[in-house]
Amino acid sequence: NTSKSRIALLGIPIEIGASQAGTLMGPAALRTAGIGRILDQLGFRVEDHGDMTAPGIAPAEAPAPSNARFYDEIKAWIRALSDRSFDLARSGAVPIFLGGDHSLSMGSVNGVARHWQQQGRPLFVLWLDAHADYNTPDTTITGNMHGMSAAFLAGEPGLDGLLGGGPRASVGPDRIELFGVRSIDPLEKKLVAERRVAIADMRAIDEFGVGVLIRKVIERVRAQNGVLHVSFDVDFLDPAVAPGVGTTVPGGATYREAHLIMELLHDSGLVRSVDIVELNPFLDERGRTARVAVELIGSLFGLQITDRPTPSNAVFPDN
Ligand code: B3U
Ligand code: MN
Ligand code: MN
Repeated sequence: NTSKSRIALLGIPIEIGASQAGTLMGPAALRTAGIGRILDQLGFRVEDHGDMTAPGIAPAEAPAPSNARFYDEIKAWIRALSDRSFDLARSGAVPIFLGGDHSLSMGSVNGVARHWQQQGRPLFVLWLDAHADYNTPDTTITGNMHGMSAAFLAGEPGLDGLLGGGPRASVGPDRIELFGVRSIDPLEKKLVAERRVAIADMRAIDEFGVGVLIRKVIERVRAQNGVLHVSFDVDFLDPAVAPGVGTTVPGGATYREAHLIMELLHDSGLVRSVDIVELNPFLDERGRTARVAVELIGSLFGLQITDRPTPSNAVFPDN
């Protein structure tokens, strides 16, 4: 029964993976917009673990790759976060990681992936994002590491030293679902195609609709007895709905598409962890983007327009 499930909030105020400053204010804005309150009202036991503090940079073990800005700093964040993430997942809570820029997912997803590997359940990652985040130091144009996190999780070369000798559970390119893509760099595009990463770009969304495409993702996870991590980059949304992002790209998901996705994901019962990343309160308009993000988390955790009976196919976290 969901009413007994625990949700753990953890803020990761990191902004050096992005080109623009401001995402370090993301966790505070999400709390102000009521992320704890909405989950509490849905009957969850909400634990707020506060914000992580910037870890000190360890002495460099190896020269940082060129074309990866703030590599050593981000490395320190990733390692610390991966450990926190693993512990939270193992505690039986559903962790929600409050970003922070998207580089944090290298740590959050690695941590939960290690936990689910121990449980013998494959972890799939739904990457809701205008971008593919599938650059490596070899393909990147900007050098920004928030554009490399999916590639890192897929085990692409060039970022191998990030976790050092730390325990590594790669999700692999066959367990990542890129969803909402409408901005991709030339070499990145080539790499995604070569690796046959599953990708629902905006063309596919326009043609088939999010309902069909998300059900396909859910079926794939269920067929392998997997669990799902949702990595939600708020630039997935159309800039008209979510202006508070550094890298807005026109033609994004509408308010209604996004809610439907979250509702379908909730009904699947497969979601065990979530990132909310790239929210930049410095660029937001009167808290609109933070509020929308929180409403969407409400839908992801069971908020419904009408109190329909729970669908018979719903599976709840059984921790
Ligand atoms: N692909 C570009 C742009 C980008 C990726 N992620 C965001 N922007 N947020 C890059 O910098 O790698
Ligand atoms: Mn992203
Ligand atoms: Mn993005």
